[in-house]
Amino acid sequence: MATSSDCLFCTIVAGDIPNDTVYETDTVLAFRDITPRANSHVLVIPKSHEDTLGQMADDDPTSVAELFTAAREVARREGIEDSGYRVVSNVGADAGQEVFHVHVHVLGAQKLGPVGP
Ligand code: DGP
Repeated sequence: MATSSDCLFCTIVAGDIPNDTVYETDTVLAFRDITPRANSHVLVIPKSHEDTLGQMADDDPTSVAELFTAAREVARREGIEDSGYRVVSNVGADAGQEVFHVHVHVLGAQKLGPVGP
């Protein structure tokens, strides 16, 4: 499993920073965002380090599919699968990516506004 020594989310995967885990597999960890922007706001990350979703799509497309499968499981566990939820990933600086360890945001448990800038 790839790790990056100065990566916040690798530190969370290692268990060195506490997190509120919602779902976990051998390869994926899902935990509540520290600054929730919806009533339910969960981050789904691969345990193995990749900087961005775009890079991961090149290097390991199977893992991209695992992230989205995990996002659905998170929605199920949060009770929002039927009402609807949003899965979004910020890729790169212009998109506002702050943590350069791949993650998708799973947002819901409320009516969400339109996607936009
Ligand atoms: P992004 O902007 O897409 O890179 O989102 C990074 C998210 O990570 C942001 O919504 C806040 C969240 N975050 C940052 N630091 C921590 C942390 O230490 N714990 C948790 N649970 N979330 C964090």
